Amino acid sequence: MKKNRLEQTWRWYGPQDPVSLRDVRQAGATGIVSALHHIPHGEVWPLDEIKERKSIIEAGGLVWSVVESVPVHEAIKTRNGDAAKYVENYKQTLTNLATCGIKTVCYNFMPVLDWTRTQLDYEMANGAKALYFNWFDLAFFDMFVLKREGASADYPKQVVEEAIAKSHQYTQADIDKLTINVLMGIPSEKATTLSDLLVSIDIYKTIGADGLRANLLWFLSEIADVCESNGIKMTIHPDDPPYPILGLPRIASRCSDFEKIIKGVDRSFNGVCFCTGSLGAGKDNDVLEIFDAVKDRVYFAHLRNVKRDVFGSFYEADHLDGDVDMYSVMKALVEENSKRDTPIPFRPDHGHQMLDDLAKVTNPGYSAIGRLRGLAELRGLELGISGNQ
Ligand code: DNO
Repeated sequence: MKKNRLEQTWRWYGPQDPVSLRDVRQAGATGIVSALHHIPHGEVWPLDEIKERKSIIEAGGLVWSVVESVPVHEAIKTRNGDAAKYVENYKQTLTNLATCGIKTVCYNFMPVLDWTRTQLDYEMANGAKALYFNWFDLAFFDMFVLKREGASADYPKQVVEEAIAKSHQYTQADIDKLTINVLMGIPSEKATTLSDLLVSIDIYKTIGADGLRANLLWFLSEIADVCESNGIKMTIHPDDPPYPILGLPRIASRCSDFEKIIKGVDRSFNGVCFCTGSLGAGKDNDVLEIFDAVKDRVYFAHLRNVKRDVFGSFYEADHLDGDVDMYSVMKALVEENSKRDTPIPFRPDHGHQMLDDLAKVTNPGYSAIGRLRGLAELRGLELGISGNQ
């Protein structure tokens, strides 16, 4: 790698991933972002399983650079009676990872659901497929599928009207598909059900955004010593989308949120995963302003683009297209990276399902060719900005 280049990484779900490590190498990434997704949330990741994953990655000629994610158990997010036990487990997992030399960890503090989309095969004009978040569909889901009490009060009038219109049009098959899409996130050991979601929504109603933030800061202060003594950098992933949805509170959506998180536990392990797609979906977010506010603590970046409409619905655009000014983002990242001793890892976050991948079963957002295109474009952009030194 040239001096001061960002580290090019690629999310790999493990041996079950239809994209192989060979594919990753052919795409030109050098680092792997992976997690032990089969381990139930909250359980300790055993040392031998971490070692096994690491050696598989290394046998493929790659390096396990970042863990994404060590999921934070709901008991911690809600700080219920089991929270302390799960924090102990979390600390043990971090220690085990550090023992294996893996020290950058991504996590999120979104209640119940990880990222949320309403459609996973939104067709682009060129026939490629993208992930899509549509407020009309989300409101329809909220009001007519989840039937959350008071849901309609959370949406503008026109969105409610569109949701009602959809309730007259949608077939059961449409509803089933939408439900699967909203509830799905990354492959994990356990799917969320509608009834889990309703129970959680009730719990979070009493916690609220301030309570959730307090729980996050408590969690961070609990793990601080273990992180520092092991050289672990924690990187919080922004809320995706960066709005409260389904009545659930959000605390990692805006610039002021990240400032509160950083100041709340002001120690260098407490960092940010700078995800341009998640942040860029917020109509009031200035992605560059956020970067500027937190750049010292950016230890990992997800580079992705989005195209919003007037309602705030958005689809995932090509990496260099859309509402995020990727040129300026890359420029800022290159500059920050030039001050670092170790390069900042980034990955092309999501990609369109395109070309041969259209005929394959792929993990939504994580097919090979769209990400290969994204990585190639981003790498070229970086080279163009930093020059060939
Ligand atoms: C989506 C990802 C997220 C991310 C988690 C981090 O594609 O960016 O699922 O991994 O939110 O905990």
